[in-house]
Amino acid sequence: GDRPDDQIELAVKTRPKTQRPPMYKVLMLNDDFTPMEFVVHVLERLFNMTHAQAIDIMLTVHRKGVAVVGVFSHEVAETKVAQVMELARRQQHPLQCTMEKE
Ligand code: NFA
Repeated sequence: GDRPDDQIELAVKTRPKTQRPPMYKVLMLNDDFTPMEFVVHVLERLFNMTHAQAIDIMLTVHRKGVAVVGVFSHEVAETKVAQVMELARRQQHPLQCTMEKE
């Protein structure tokens, strides 16, 4: 129509959608064998957490079975998962880490 608000509504409806890349949650899974201190170390080293944050997230994984440890672009998430799995493999811990689209 020709009312001022109609012009705004038209502009909002027709504005181009700004594309953002999909983001991926990196999830850590609990198990019965990986030492708590190793998980804390991984979270500090690879996810730039403070010691207190790392303990907090490790305990969440331990109690709930899984927790999000970070949200990243696809490439960075894949790298983080690979780095966690490699550190765990080297120490022969069964720690598992996966990613999923937000
Ligand atoms: N549940 C493990 C233990 O009791 C600790 C752990 C926490 C493992 C988080 C994996 C992830 N030693």
